[in-house]
Amino acid sequence: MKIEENFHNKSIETRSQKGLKEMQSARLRAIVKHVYESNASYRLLFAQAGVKPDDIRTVEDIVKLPMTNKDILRESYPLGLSCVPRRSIVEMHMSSGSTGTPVVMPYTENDLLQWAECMARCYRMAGAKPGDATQITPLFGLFNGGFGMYHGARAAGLFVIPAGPGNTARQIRLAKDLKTRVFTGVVSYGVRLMEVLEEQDETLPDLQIGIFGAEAFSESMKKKISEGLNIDVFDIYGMTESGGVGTLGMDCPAHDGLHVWEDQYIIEIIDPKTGEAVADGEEGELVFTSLTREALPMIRFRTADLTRIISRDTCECGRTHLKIAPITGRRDDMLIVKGVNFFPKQIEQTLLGIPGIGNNYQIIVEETDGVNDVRVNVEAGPGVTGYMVEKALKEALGFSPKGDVYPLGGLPRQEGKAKRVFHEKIGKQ
Ligand code: DLL
Repeated sequence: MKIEENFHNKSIETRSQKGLKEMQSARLRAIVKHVYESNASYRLLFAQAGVKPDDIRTVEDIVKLPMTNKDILRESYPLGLSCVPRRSIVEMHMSSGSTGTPVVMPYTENDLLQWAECMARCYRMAGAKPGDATQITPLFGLFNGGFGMYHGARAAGLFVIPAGPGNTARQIRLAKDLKTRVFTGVVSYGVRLMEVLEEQDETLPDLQIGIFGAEAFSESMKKKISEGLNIDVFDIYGMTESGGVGTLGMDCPAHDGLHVWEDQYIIEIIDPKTGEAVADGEEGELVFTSLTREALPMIRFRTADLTRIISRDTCECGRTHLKIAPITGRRDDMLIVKGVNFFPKQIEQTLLGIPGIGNNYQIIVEETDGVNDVRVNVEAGPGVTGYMVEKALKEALGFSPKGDVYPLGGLPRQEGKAKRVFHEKIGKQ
């Protein structure tokens, strides 16, 4: 890998692990004091855990702090957990979630700068240079994707094309006319772009960098998009609760793990059942503490996302910030069928290994009297049969889901994050 000067904040991005730990300890002390002094709900959580701000001296003390989760945020809807006066809030984003009550994330002016800093590091790490035409296709709205990529692109000095989602023919026209070099979106929109270009027998010769995220992203899909669009593909991570896209990091040109911005966040990987830390290399649930956010810093937030720590060594790209594996899926996305546990991403990985298969699929979990069975609907070109799909899935998963093949373009598509898993109840007659 060629090491280029692709840093936004080189002194921080290459600071020694020892230096980062010192920053984390100092920032942890400050953030704990901030949330404790400014929010009664946080004070109550600390009291229940029997901990006071003075008990927190170094990063190692983090285990004394209470954990938080989505429920706490939902219960305090809209701004009950906010740690700043209302007049300092300048923007908000929101995730609707599947259960109804949304989570609102407020930002102060400094929080927007913090978000932009994290996102700008991601853009530069991907190789984007000031002046590069950058087409931003996630939704500009309550979803954090569009605005986060916008704030970061401005901080990195890029030429912003705020296209938003949809109308792929127009996106292609824009990309051609404005010589888009960097394309950003949710994973399924990268796929869509590739498909429409193929249909139109078009290419985008200026496009070199694709930054995609927000959805589980199998290695096969990364490879397919990278080859289909002839670009370098990056996997970007973040969530409403951490302050949005890019805050938790992205992979670098070495593509062997996602760098987490450790001066901004402390991460822990825990066993979801016991809540105890697991060893580096072992998979568990990612828990983060925001060290620098003002309006609503999260203390030990349980993300439900599963991953593992890959390395704490200095990367060949020069960055020192630890690397995690691409997200396996959410804890609650795990499917258990016929005694086999698996994640939708494994199905994607397997399907894409079948020659002639399309990019769009659905996983239907059929529950009959409490027993689950699974059916996979997938788009494919001529020559691919249901039997081929069933055989590949059986080899990969150890049991045989039913495979139904649809013509290319035959399954519905959604704007935004793709819904892949559908639950159907088949009751007793
Ligand atoms: O999805 C932020 C984002 C926008 C990331 C655009 C990347 C690109 P939320 O809507 O709050 O925020 O959803 C966060 O999406 O907890 C993960 O389960 C999942 N997720 C986000 N990025 C990735 C990724 C945005 N790179 C939730 N790989 C998270 C796998 C991801 N899952």
